[in-house]
Amino acid sequence: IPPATGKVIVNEPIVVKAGQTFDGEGKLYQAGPSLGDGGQSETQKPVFILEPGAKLENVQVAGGDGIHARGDATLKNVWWKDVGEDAMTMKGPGHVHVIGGGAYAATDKIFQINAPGSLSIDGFTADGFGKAVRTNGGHDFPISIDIRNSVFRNGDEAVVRSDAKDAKINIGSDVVIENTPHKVLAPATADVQG
Ligand code: DGU
Ligand code: CA
Ligand code: CA
Ligand code: CA
Repeated sequence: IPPATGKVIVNEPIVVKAGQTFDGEGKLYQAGPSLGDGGQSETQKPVFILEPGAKLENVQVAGGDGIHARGDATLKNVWWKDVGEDAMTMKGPGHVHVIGGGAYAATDKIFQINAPGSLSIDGFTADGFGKAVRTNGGHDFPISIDIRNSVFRNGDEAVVRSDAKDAKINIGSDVVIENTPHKVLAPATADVQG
């Protein structure tokens, strides 16, 4: 993780409007106590809310409920220094692209998918997690997950876990997985490649 160029304590979620780009220029955005304590409470607020079509670039994030994407979103060079309840949640249908960046010290999930669409991850590093990608437990919806050119280390459970019957999950041959029991946990009906 690159050294942060500064630190901002976030006391109210930062909303990136539809179609806009927020460039954090390498600063750390740390959840303040009004967002949550960064533990496993499900009632915490996110540090960033991305409206549909928003882009987030060159930020470091710590604590709270991470980042909420309400639709299509691009997260480029986003680093979660210490994942809070989770790192990024897809809250509304859309296509989310994670390019570069990484996530550290997640107690449970990194990417939580609660709505249909797709998640692509390219050039990412994860170290310390339960599930790096989790579609909402007990829910079935169309979802496509594509991971390439990335490294996953020290996971307690799986890189991807899904209960969606028709999930499409592709893990490229250039993805390195170390010290993690499962690559993919998904129903037998899911289309799993790699
Ligand atoms: O069991 O509580 O973990 O968005 C279901 C979970 C789920 C969400 C999810 C999240 O509904 O809370 O963080
Ligand atoms: Ca959760
Ligand atoms: Ca943590
Ligand atoms: Ca959450």
